[in-house]
Amino acid sequence: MRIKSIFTVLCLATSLYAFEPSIIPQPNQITVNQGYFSVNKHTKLFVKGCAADAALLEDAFNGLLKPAKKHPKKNYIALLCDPAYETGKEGYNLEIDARGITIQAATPAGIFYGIQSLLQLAPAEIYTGSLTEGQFTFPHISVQDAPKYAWRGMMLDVSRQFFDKAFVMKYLDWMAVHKLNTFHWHLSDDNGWRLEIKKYPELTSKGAWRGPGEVLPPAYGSGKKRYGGFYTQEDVKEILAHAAKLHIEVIPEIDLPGHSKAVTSTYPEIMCTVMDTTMSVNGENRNLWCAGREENYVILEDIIAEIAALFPNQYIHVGGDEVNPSPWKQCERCQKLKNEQNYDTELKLENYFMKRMESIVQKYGKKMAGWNEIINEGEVGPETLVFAWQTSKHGAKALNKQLKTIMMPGEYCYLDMQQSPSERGHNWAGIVTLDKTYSFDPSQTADVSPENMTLIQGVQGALWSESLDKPFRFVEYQTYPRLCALAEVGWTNPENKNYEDFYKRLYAKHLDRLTNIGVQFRLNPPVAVLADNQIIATPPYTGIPVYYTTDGSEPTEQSSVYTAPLDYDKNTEYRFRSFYKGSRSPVVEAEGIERIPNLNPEVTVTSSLDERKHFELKQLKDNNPKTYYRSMRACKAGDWILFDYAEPVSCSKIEIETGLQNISRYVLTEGNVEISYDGTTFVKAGELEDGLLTVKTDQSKPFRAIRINVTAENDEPLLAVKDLRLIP
Ligand code: TNX
Repeated sequence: MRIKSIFTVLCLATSLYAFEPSIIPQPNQITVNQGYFSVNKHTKLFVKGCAADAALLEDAFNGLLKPAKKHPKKNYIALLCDPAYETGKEGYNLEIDARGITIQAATPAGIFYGIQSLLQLAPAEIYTGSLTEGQFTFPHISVQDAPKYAWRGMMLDVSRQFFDKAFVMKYLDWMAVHKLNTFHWHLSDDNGWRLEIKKYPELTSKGAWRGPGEVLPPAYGSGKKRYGGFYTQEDVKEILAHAAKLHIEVIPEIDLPGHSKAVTSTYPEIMCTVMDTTMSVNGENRNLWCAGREENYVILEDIIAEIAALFPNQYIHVGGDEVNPSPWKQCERCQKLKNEQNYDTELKLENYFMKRMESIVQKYGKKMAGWNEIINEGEVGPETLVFAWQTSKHGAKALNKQLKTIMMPGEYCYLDMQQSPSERGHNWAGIVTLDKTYSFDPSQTADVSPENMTLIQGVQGALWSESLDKPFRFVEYQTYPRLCALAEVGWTNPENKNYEDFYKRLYAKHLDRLTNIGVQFRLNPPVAVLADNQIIATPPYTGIPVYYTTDGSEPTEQSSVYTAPLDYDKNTEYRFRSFYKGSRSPVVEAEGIERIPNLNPEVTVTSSLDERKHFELKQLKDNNPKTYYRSMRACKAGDWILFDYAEPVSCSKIEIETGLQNISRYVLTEGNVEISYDGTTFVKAGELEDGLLTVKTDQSKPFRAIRINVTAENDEPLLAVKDLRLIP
């Protein structure tokens, strides 16, 4: 009784203020009226033309709703689907007043999106099924909503890391909450082929696995164990059925003719007849289909035939990105083809290859989609869809060729990019922060006529999985909340977008929804600043707790909670971080603290390994944390890198980092570090762990040399090493 009366008082209190809706993506027209409608055990559900979508509501209301045969006069929820409504393909009207809740739409998809908005007007616990009668309160409101773009997609790379069927289904559930409607499934790449093809069973019995004794070497943190997985065609059917319920289309991608090491390792005969050791930008070699081998097009047709039969949507994505044409330059068959076709460069062979794929795809009743490189050296047919991933300019180029285009430039849409310089991820497209993603506006694409602009189909996020091997649930951390921002880019008209308002909706309510649907998201870090000998920390949003440590360690949820400014002590290393309901922010230091720079003594660096242009050994002594060394060849037991100091060095700590830790590549997985106090005899200082080691040194015992020793190959084509950090 008491609980109930408190609740009533709260409702009365809140109703004095206008309800602030916090729907993400922001609806395009929304009017809040006075009053609340509460769903109770007498509320009736009336459904017309969208029974499948009604099931979602029945679940959300915990079975409280009673079905009605005809439209009730009061206390109802009505889902009315009728092609006569002028709401467009995915739009909806949502009206809540004293009588009840009405969602109208011309299509079931519109009803589905209306329901998503409705759920976001309820307390966030509606997603956990823990609300009971009396708690299902909704503001009186009027929403007329429809998306800006018809294509609102997200791509997941399941090759570099494998995500199982259950996870993919969850990923789709989460997308649907944000009204995304397309899942681009990157099913093959150098590091694993993930789709069962009945005619070529070895594509998955071999090509889906990496590790000792497998056709593919370990990569991206998979280590010296068998790693991989794939989807059977039955799995795919289940995922497609699930996606259909969520009004999500699934676009399969097999990446051709480069990025194909999983195939070339399984069927080496598909490669050119030369031994080429040059590498693609991803650091892979021998990963290219031969363009001049006619049998290859037969294999590819078989594969496309199975994919076309399995996937109901209109597009099949066949890749086309980042081809290193070097093998084609030396291959007799490719050269013969090049001459026959009168091509002046090998890259034209890529366009040839793509056009062959285009006609195969079309033969099976589908349209081709490909990355923006497919129009680099020639034309493609007018039906082909281009995915502009490199920059908006690449999108403009496709649009100006009058091709339908998906806008997904890396600098806004690549959720595999770092979110700050100290976090994991790529950075070739820059640091992609939440507000950067939010700021994307495809309608501002430069140098495109208004007419060609209408060819923009929509926007898409991409999550490449190189760096997702760790830490735990990093895939969610990278996706959320940046996907929420991207959802608003795709759905909301630019004039209705506002970052501050989005941030408030996100932190005030949406993070609770994400928690309740099971997402572990990234929080923005707190900001800590040193001023007047005190450190003042500000949380990412009012009410989000800030935790801190003073010994340089990473704060956990067990660390001290920041409540008031801290008196600054220069011998203390402060670290700050926020946690909220199991989700976390990155760790930050206080701004404004002057750090004693690392030592930079004169050193000679030599190695048993060779060196790559732009990544020479001299990069290891420039004291620049951004540059690093790369070998040309793979490392093997017995290889070494020696740092020989001109004068004895004394410091308190040496930090050794091998590999590109931010993407788990080229790491020295098995090796140790030795130290020499006299320059000739060496003693072991420690073993590298995941390519990293911190050696505590005795400041009173200066050393003359440091040596990194390789004790076993790292199953990578090369080794990378960063500058040693000598901490005073
Ligand atoms: C480029 S985007 C790639 C991928 C990488 C990604 C990393 C594209 C078509 N190719 O192979 O994983 O960069 O950001």
